[in-house]
Amino acid sequence: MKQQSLTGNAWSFRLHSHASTSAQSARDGALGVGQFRKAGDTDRSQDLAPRNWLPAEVPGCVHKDLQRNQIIPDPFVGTNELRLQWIEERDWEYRLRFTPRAEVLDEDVIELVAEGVDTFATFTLNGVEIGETENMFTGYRWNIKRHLRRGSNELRVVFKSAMRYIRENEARFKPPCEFNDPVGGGILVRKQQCQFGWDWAPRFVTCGLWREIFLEGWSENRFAHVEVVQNHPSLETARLRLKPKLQRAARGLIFEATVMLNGRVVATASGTDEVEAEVASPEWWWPAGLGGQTLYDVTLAAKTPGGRTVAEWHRRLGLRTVVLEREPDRWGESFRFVVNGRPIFMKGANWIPAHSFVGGLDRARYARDLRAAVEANFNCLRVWGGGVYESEDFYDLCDELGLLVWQDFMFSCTLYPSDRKFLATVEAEAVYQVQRLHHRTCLALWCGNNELVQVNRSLQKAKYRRGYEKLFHDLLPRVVSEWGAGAGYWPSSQWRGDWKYGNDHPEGERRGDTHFWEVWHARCPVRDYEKWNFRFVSEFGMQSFSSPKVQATYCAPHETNLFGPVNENHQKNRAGNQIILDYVFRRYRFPKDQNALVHLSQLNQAYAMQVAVEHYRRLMPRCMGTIYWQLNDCWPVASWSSIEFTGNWKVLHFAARRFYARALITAQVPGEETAITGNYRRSTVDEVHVWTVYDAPVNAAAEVEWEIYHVDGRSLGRDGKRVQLRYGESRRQCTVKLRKLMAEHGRDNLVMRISLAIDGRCVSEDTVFLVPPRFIELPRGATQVAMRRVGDERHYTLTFTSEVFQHRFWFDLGDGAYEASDNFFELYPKRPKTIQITLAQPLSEAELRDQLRFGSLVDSYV
Ligand code: BMA
Repeated sequence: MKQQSLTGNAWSFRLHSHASTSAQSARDGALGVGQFRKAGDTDRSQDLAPRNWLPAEVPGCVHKDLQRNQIIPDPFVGTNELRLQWIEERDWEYRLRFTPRAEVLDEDVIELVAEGVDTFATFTLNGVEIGETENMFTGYRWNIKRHLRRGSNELRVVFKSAMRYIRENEARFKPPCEFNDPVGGGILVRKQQCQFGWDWAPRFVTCGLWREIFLEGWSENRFAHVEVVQNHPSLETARLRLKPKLQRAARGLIFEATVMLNGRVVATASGTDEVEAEVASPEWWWPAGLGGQTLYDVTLAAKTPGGRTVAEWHRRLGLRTVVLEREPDRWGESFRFVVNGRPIFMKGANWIPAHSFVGGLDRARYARDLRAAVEANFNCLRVWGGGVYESEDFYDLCDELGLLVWQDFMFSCTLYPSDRKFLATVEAEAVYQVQRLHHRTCLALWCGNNELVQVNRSLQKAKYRRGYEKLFHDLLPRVVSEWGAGAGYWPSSQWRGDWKYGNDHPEGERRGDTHFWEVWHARCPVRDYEKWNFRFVSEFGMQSFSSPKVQATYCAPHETNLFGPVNENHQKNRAGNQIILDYVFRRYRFPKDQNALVHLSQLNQAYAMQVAVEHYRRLMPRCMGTIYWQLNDCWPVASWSSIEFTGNWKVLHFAARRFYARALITAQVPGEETAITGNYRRSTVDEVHVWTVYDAPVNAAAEVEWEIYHVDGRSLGRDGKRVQLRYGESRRQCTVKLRKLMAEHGRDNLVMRISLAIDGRCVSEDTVFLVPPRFIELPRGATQVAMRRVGDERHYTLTFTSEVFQHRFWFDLGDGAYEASDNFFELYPKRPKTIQITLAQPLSEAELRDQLRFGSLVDSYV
């Protein structure tokens, strides 16, 4: 089979062995070159839409092309979003000129393959219409041999405005209630739903060829699909079944499978129908933290009896089993993922599109955030249903890094149509995506939609329920069971397994998964996370403001006021700013300036997620997963993310690395502090439960320690305990009574350090407060910094030593990029803390010292 990218530099030709490798051309750095212009000849005065052909990049989208040609400014800067809405109302036309190579032209069948078209497009080749598209989530393939010329060819793609389509089709289905899409109607279109705006996304309803487009020529046959089934008899032997489906019915072919590891053949098998290869003593694939991520190279060839290869297929696969286990247990019904027979506590966050304009994102862009997830001890992500089915790069990285993927189908919040035409396009999309992704080692679960059951009361009505069930209880599970090679399917997130169980929290304590938004949307106290013993929590979150460095990417210095028009435009949750302030001031003192407020908002976000995750981890094995909202951003915005659009880690991401650690020490403080009439404080707190949670594969002996300090630095007592840490165990190790010390010193003056050490090395540590920190008179004190170069001028260690207790001590090294082994940590009196630094650009010791800034919570206060 021969392939030719239509978008390679200078129309260069690439010969690939299979369609799946087509993404390679993007990875090889080939920039698509084409041209675009406004389609049609409607002329409007003041219309910025170009009527002449301008250079375009494919894969990409019209917004990026307009920006590249300086027709529009950067859509993310200032309030530009508001001025760029005209783009969605226009039709756009692209053209690609190419010259097919002889090798491709000589093949019997030549197909034009478009892996992603956003969305309503008509394709014309040399003046002949060859196809139409209507679904951003489906790949298209047309046999174009008879329209193809030797020499120069011209492909034209005219995109119709999705907004016009929506207006023309409005009457088809009116959902009783719409969420998030600010104008409405987005659900009528199979298109990235958050393009229409979301409570963290701008509204940019774009269009374009967002994934690869290429020619594929073949003569005798090609693999239309190869189903990969992993059905392993034991941990001693892996059994890989390959079920090929050829494009053309063929008799007498022999299928030969080869499994290789690091270039060495470890198994071969052949057959005339399906093929089963056995790998003895396999190296199993494990989620991050539990073992390696070995990937085998698996090849399948279809050969004639004479040994001539007519079609070939290749994938990289890890050997593993993964099931969502739902068995009756003492709390109701389990909801846990079991990998290679081992129950896994899922530690992750929700993934949204990495950019508002997803077309043409490269592997490095994905690697940045996925590596950061693993560095923060994640073992999973949920690909949320309002974005896109992700790129091959995304799933390659998840396979390589050990991130299990909970994969939503792309439906979110609002009810969808269920007429025949809509179901047909969804079916095509689902078959395409399940076939494309079913073999992925990282794939743990298919989920029908995001929150449709949870937020739509109208599903009580038979008419809406029937439509809903057609999609999510019939069509999608049928496609998964037909093409999903045994993968699990869960109709919605959240969902409890049956309509009869409803949506209430008590049921979430028994079964299914839960989205818990009372903290944040309903402004309930952060400690309310601890009220419920959920089985699995797939959404919960707390917003924070963007870091000053991120604001600087979209805001001029005079526009940075958080409540001014620019920052209001970069906050998409209507009540967002007010809710952030509400939570910040429950916990902290008044900040000295706006940047300090931003910092407090990020500390508060980290605190809220820590309370939630540590509670759910302490609940293990009743609770077996936490997927917080959300990992990333699609533009620079105030949001629930832990990694900002620029890649900057918020305080939360550093906190996640601690609260997701395999060995965790965590405190639970029963009781609460309230204010009674007259704003007098009352507290029922007088003890601290100290817990360990452990999910590293090898059991360990460890030392639990606690020490009580007066905020003035005096140690008021310490103790410790030897403990055994076992996989999957969460244990209350001791209860420390504090009534006496509280009476003697005042509860506002006590802080408690808890720590966990394995082989004498501290692996987890934190501070426990008995009151909201704003009541604690935190001391200010001098910090000593010792700096040491380690090898070249890119590697340093910084050792911070303080005379006094400093809460969430932070440091910053200026504008240059760097990685730090920790930040926003605790500094206890006379306990030095050493941090490893890797700088992107070398700096001398003097330069580094010059850049270094640091402080702790108290330095944010007035
Ligand atoms: C959840 C998500 C998103 C939303 C987020 C924050 O419900 O599924 O729809 O962005 O909450 O409100």
